[in-house]
Amino acid sequence: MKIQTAEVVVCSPGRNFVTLVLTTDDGLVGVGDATVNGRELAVASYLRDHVAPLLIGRDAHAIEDTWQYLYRGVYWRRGPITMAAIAAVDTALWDLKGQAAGLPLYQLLGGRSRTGIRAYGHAQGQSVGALVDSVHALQEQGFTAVRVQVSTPGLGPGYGVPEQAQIGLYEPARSGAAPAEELWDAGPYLRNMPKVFDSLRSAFGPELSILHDVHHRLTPIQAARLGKSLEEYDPFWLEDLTPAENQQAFRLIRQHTTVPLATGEIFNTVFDYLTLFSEQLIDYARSAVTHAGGITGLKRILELASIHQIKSAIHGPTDISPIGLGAALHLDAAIHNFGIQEFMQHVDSTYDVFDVGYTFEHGQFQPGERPGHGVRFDIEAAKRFPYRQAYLPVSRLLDGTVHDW
Ligand code: KDG
Ligand code: MG
Repeated sequence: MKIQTAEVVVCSPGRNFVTLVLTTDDGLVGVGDATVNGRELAVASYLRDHVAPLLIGRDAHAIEDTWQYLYRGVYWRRGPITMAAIAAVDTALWDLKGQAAGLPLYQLLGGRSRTGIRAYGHAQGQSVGALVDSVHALQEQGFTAVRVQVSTPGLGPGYGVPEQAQIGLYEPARSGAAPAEELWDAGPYLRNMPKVFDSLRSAFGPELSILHDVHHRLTPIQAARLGKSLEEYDPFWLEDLTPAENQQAFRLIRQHTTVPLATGEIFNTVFDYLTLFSEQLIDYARSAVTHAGGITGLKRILELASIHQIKSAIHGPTDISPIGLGAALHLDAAIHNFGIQEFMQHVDSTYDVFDVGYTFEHGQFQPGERPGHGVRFDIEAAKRFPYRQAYLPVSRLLDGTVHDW
C-alpha cells in the first residue's frame, strides 16, 4: 500500500480546519487533522511544501518509521507546527491501516478497555444564573461532567464566555482585523470563584463532576490559593492554573492543595511532561492527537502517564476537527488509563464537511465501528467554506500589560 497523493485542505465550516488527505495506490483515502488555532496557514504550508512531497511513494503501513522520519529526519523537531503536521500524517496513516485491515482503529490499538467514553461539556455564563442554566442544558443532553466558565464581575465577558453562546465567535468580523482584547485581573477572579462553586454545589449537589479551566492566568501562589479555596467544593479538576511551560510552578501548587490538576493542551511531546509525570505533579494529561504527534505521539505520552497513575483527558475543543476528535475516541477506548474526554461540540456546518462515525449518548461517546478512525472528509463540500482569518483574543491587565489569555 503506497501513498499516491497527499493533499492539504484548509476550510472553515464554522471555524478553520487544516486537513491532510492521503490516497493510496489501492484506492483508499485516509485523513488527518493538523489544525493549529490562529496559525492554520503555517501548518498548511509546512505540510504542503515540506512534508507532502516526501510522502509520495512511501509505504502507508510504515507508521512508526514515517513518524520517526518526520520527527528525527528534519533536525528541527518538536513545536506546535511540526508536531501538528506529523499528527496529521500519523492519523491519516492509522486511518488507512484500519481501512486496509477492515477494523476500527481501537482494535489496532489493543481493543476495547471500556464500554463507553465519558465526556465533559462546556457550560458558560456571564452571570452565575446563566451558568446554572447552561449546566442544566448540558445535563439534559446527558452530560454528567461539565467545565464551568463564568465572567468575573467588572471585567467584561472574559475567557470561555463568548458574548453569544455560540462556538467560533472568538473571531474578528473582518479579514485583516486584529484579535479582540479582553481584560484580566486576578483579584476579583479569585474572590469570585468560591462563590460560583458554592452556587453550583447548592444547585446541583455533590454528584455532578465540575471542571474549571484557568487558562494559564495565575501566578503559582495565586494558583495555590485558588486550589485551597475551591477544595471544599470538590472540583473534578482545575486546568492550566499557571503558564504550563513553567513546570516547576506545579511543585508549589501541589504543596498547598489536593485539588486534582490537569494540564498539557499546549504540549506537543512526551518531553514536555517528564517533570510533571516523574514528580507526580498533575493528575490528568491534556494533549490532543492533533497537537502531540498523532496517535503514535499521544499514545507514547499516555503510556508514560499510566505508570505514574496519571489519566488521560484528551483536548477536544472545537478547534480540533472531528477527525482529531474521532481519532482521540479510539485511543480513549483502548488505553487503560482513560480519565475523561473533552467534548465542546461542533456547529452543524462542520458536519457538512466531516461525516463522523462516532456517536454521543447519555454523556458517553462510542468511537463507532467504521474501519479506521471513522471520520470521512468531503473535499467538494469543504470548497464551499473558504479559510477566514481568525484569532483567539488577547488578554490585558487593567494597566494595559499583555497577559496570558
Ligand atoms: O485553541 C485554544 C483552545 O483550544 C482553548 O482555548 C480551549 O482551553 C481550551 C480547552 O480546554 O478546551
Ligand atoms: Mg483548556
